[in-house]
Amino acid sequence: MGENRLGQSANKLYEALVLLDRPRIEEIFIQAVGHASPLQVIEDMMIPALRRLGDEWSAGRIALSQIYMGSRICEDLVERVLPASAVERKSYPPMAIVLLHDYHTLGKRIVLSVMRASGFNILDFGHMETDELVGRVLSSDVKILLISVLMLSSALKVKDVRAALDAKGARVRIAVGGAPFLFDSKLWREVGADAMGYNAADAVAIVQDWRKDWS
Ligand code: B12
Repeated sequence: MGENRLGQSANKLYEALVLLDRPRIEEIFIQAVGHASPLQVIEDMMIPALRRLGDEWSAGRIALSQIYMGSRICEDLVERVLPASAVERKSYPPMAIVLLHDYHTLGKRIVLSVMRASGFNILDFGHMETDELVGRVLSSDVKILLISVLMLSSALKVKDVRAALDAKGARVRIAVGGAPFLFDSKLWREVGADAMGYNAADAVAIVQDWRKDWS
């Protein structure tokens, strides 16, 4: 299925999400997965539909409850189609992913699945606040840290993570992703990250590149 077809399906999915028509949402998703890879369907159909929901909510045209219910259905679908593990394991250097400060779980969930499906043995720190995260990074000797955030207030916390790690002399590469970095292309540098990714495939490419320094 071409990007164009998935783009058209994103419009249909968006309409079904607004109506919270679960059977229709599943039908559109399953149909698309029959023609393209699950990741492609998620990136080119589901994410654009969810982002449009966010824009419509910002403009006051739909309720937050619609986003909430709609994204829960999407999470279930992602859970069904993305593998939780892969056979080959690339486990060095120690790496982890975290959802910092806010509660938008879906992006981290997708990046984690794709990293694992690509063979990386990556720790899942779940959701954490700054101090807990810094403690876990140090105690697990993490060298590569992927941080997902969806709100500007959370993105700014990356600065605190970087400062606390620097103060401890810990040399950790930080990659970030999520809405605030998509809205402002300079933000990732301002918060002290080493890289920013637009999607899960970028996360894999960034880590693949960094791993060379440890091999
Ligand atoms: C779904 C959603 C919700 C759901 C979340 C459900 C859940 N369990 O996740 C609910 C309804 C709960 C919610 C609540 C809120 N939300 Co909300 N939400 C969204 C929405 C519409 C979609 C987010 C999403 O799931 N996208 C799909 C995922 C898969 O995409 P993604 O996270 O971007 O991840 C991809 C990439 O960014 C990248 N990526 C992500 N992380 C990483 C990490 C690395 C290292 C790399 C390389 C890549 C990467 O890869 C992923 C796969 O491609 C966005 C709109 C938007 N434009 O993003 C608003 C949005 C994020 N929400 C927003 C707001 C304001 C809120 C609330 C504060 C609203 C309120 N008044 O209560 C609350 C706060 C909740 C909290 N404390 O966290 C704002 C944030 C604005 C800002 N400047 O901070 C947004 C942008 C909406 C808007 N347009 O204003 N929300």
